[in-house]
Amino acid sequence: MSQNYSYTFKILLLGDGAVGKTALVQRFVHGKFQKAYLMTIGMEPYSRYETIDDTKVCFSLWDIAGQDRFKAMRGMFFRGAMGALVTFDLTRRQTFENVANWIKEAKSESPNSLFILVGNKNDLEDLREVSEEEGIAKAKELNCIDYIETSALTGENVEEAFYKIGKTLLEKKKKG
Ligand code: G3D
Ligand code: MG
Repeated sequence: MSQNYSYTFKILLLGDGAVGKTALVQRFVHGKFQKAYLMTIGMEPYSRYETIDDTKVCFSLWDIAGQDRFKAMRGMFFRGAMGALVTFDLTRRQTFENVANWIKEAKSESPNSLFILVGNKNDLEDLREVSEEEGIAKAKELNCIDYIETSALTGENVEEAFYKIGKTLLEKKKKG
C-alpha cells in the first residue's frame, strides 16, 4: 500500500523555535510517523502517504530541531526540498519578522522550492500580535503560494496547510 506512491515530496518545517513546527507535524501524521536515525543529528523526518487528485503521494516531512547546535547539518536538511511550511507564532511578532530570513536561507539551497506561510496558534486569539491582513500581505510580498492560520492544538487548518502545498507540488509535477 504505502510503497505504491507516485511521488515523494520533501517538505520542510521552517520557523523560529517554539512556533509549533513539531506540534504541526505530529498533528498531521497523528501516530503514523516514522522516527529515523536523523533525529540524533538534530532533525526528525516523518512520512505520511496520501491520495491527492487520484495520485498517491508521500509527504516526507523534515522537522528541524536544535538548529543552532546543528548548523553544519543544515545544508543536508535544505537540499532537495521542494516546499516548506514557513511557520510563525501569531502571538509573537518577532517570529513573524523572521520568516523572510527562513525563506532566504531555504532558497539559497533549493531555489525552486515553494513556500506556504503559516500563522500558528490561532486558538490564542487574545494574545494575537499579527493580524490576518498582515499575514496575507507578507505571503504576497515573499511570493508564498498562500497564507493560512492554524492551530496544532485544536487541529484547525492543519490538514489544509499540508494539502495545499502537496496539491501545488503535484500540479507542478504533472505540468512537468
Ligand atoms: P517548535 O517545534 O517550532 O519548536 P513546538 O515548537 O511544536 O515544540 O511547540 C512549542 C510550544 O508551543 C509547545 O508548548 C506547544 O505545545 C505549543 N504549541 C504548538 N502549537 C500550538 C498551538 O497551535 N496552540 C497553542 N496554544 N500552543 C501550541 P510547550 O509548553 O510544550 O513548550
Ligand atoms: Mg520542534
